[in-house]
Amino acid sequence: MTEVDQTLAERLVNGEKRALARAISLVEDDDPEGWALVRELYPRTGNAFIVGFTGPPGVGKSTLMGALTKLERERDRTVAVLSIDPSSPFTRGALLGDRIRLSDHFLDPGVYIRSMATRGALGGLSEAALQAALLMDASGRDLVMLETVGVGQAEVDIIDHADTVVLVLMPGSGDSIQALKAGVMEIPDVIVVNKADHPLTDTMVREIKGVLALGPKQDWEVPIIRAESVRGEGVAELAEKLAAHREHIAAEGTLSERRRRNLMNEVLAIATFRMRRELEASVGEDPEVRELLDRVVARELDPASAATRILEARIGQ
Ligand SMILES: Nc1nc2c(ncn2[C@@H]2O[C@H](COP(=O)(O)OP(=O)(O)OP(=O)(O)O)[C@@H](O)[C@H]2O)c(=O)[nH]1
Ligand SMILES: [Mg+2]
Repeated sequence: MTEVDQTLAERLVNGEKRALARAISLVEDDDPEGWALVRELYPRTGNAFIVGFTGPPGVGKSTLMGALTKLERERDRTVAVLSIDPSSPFTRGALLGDRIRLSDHFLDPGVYIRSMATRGALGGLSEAALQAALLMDASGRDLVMLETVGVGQAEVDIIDHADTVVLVLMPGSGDSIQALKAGVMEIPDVIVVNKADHPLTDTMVREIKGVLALGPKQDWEVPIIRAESVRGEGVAELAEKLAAHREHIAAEGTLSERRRRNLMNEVLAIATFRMRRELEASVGEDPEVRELLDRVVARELDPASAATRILEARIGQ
């Protein structure tokens, strides 16, 4: 097993930003030391409040998170932000840093902001993102915010790691309402209609209410917050609703239930990803698999039987 750099682990646990940055880079580079660190620090996770922000591109997720960060800092709470952008060709947050207004928080030791856009050579992006989120949690941050772009069906499902999910929309995000209606997108815990200075805001809020009313009655009524994050409007209300949701799920016992479900899904997702990768590699490398496939092509063996044999051979190992 890879040795863990004890000083790095210690510095990370003490909340040192540079140590956290270094650790996440190790994970992102698929360095075994990164994985070893997560393995060692995992028992120290579970203390941060993890909030996921999702929604279509450009609705103001980053701006909103920046404004919330400011508020949290005024309340003396530490923050880490992880933005996942699978479509961005940029790496290491050069672009994203600007987008989140990194400059506002750059010198603050209580704020750590990171973006991820690249896939490691071995692990997938979501796997690396999960490790990064765990490291942020282990570093003692009070609040960890995860940002993903997308409307449902995201390839990256780091949002599933969140305790509370915030869907950010803006007037005119009709597609998202359709996605909610069609059940393509899961009902979030909190909805923010950002850029609420827009004249179509009321229509938008009405439409969302209409869609939510169609769903089953829940104990938690999804709040719809109007915000103007560039000016900090609605951000205090968001903070309040986030705290209320957290309290709600903690009181109901659903926080631990949610976490249990999320962690199980994560383990299965990682295992599935790895197995798929291995299987795909085996097509090129394993003569037995190739032979099986050849027999399928020659119509000697049906596809399902070939799959069964491949899996038996793998799992039996
Ligand atoms: N008018 C107005 N503009 C806003 C508001 N909030 C954000 N913006 C602007 O909207 C643009 C996009 O904001 P971002 O915060 O980068 O949006 P995002 O959702 O993080 O975007 P991606 O990460 O690219 O998906 C920026 O130019 C912001 O200044 C708002 O409340 N009102
Ligand atoms: Mg953004």
